[in-house]
Amino acid sequence: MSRLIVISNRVSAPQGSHSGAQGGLAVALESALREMGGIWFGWSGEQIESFSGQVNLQRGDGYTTATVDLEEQDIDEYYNGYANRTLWPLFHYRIDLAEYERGFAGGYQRVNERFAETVRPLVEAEDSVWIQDYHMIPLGQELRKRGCRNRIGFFLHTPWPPRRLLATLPEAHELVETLFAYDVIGFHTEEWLQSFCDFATIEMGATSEEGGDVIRYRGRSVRVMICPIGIDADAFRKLSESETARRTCEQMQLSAVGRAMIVGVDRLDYSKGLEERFLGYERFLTEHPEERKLVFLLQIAPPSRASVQSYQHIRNALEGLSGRINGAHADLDWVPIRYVNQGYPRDVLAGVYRASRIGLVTPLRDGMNLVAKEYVAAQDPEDPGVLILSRFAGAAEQMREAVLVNPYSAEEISDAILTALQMPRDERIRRWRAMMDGIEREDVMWWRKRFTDALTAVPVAAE
Ligand code: GDG
Repeated sequence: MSRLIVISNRVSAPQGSHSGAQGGLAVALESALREMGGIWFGWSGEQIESFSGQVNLQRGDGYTTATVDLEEQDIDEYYNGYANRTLWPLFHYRIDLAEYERGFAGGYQRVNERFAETVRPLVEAEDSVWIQDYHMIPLGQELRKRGCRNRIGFFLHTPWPPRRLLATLPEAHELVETLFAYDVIGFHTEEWLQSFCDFATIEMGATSEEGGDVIRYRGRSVRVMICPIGIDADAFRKLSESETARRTCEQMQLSAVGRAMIVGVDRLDYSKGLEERFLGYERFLTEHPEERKLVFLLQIAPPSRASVQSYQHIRNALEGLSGRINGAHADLDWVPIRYVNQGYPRDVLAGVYRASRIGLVTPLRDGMNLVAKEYVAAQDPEDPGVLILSRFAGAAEQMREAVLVNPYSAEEISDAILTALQMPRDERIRRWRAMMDGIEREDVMWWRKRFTDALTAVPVAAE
């Protein structure tokens, strides 16, 4: 059987499987690597004076991690620049925040060449290569230029933007052309896949074959597939029944003094719709004064990408907004928003989810959104909470039984909160069961198998 080479911007340090300390993605990739054997390659997260290409190999349990350090200019232009200030906002439909600079584009290309140069000697003839996410779109092509004839797949964790938005990127054509170096490209949803196909066919003149499953451009064919990521549902459910989760759940219920808790958990990122969420919640408070003091919102938002200006801006905006809402509405015995700017261990989060009556997940745009799935997996089957979910999260394609909202509409968020609070127990159970069945069926192991099966089914190019 062929080995698997996983390549992603960051690599998770090897840990015991199902420790509960890691995210689902790391668990899934590790299990794939353990099963097939192989290497997980990426940036170490460390800065070095001058790029040397020296690989730090670490043998883990069943597979090896291989990391390289990057120099300051690489980190500025590739990671903080093109990945986080150009592609991330563009791919989340925020061309108002996207910065188009040749220096970023050049740095992104250079670092992808460096990754290719560094990882190429580690790839053996029979290996399958699986590249993750928007940081590394041109890497497949750079590997091909270096003689790599292996099967190479690419999975995009973010949305793919509509073609008219992508057309604003100066290097759009070149970037999309590099994707034709892959054998398989995976997207979370039909919508992201369709946007990619639209750009390739309408803007670039590619042709769609095999009922849309294969896109052909200048003699290269790439198979496109929908492959929605899941969570490790079983592990997360167990986590929610762990001692720490149980203790956290009790503490949260005590501190709620009989009020219904609404919870949000998101990296502090403008794509997550936090300002709009606060405004929707405020609308609920003003429209339903009788319900007001029967609820509170706990928003956990660990800071991320703090060196990028738009992230400093969102942080300031949320501090201002939560302060204003609390100032306007709080009473001696009640604060409407608990806004917490730090991260917590996963078992604590699981307990928080379980203690809450509503999970409020309202991104403006999200590739999938794993918090929505984790929230459902952590509920008490006898008395589950209600998930309010943005229509614009990839997860909404699978989780039709959530209360779906337009996250830009404060009115819809307000109405959804009322609906969720008034929802009878049997309806909560019915909706929860349907979502939980889907989460258990299409979990993260299903996701990675679906992708690696498609990849390993590709015939290897002849010499
Ligand atoms: C990208 C795409 C796609 C959050 N706070 C804490 C914490 N988290 C964990 C959550 C969840 C993960 O981080 C966040 O995953 P999301 O899917 O919600 O969002 P992104 O980070 O933007 O992920 C997204 C995903 O990739 C996978 O393809 O779904 O659309 O944007 O697991 O639980 N974990 C801990 N403490 C926290 O405070 N331990």
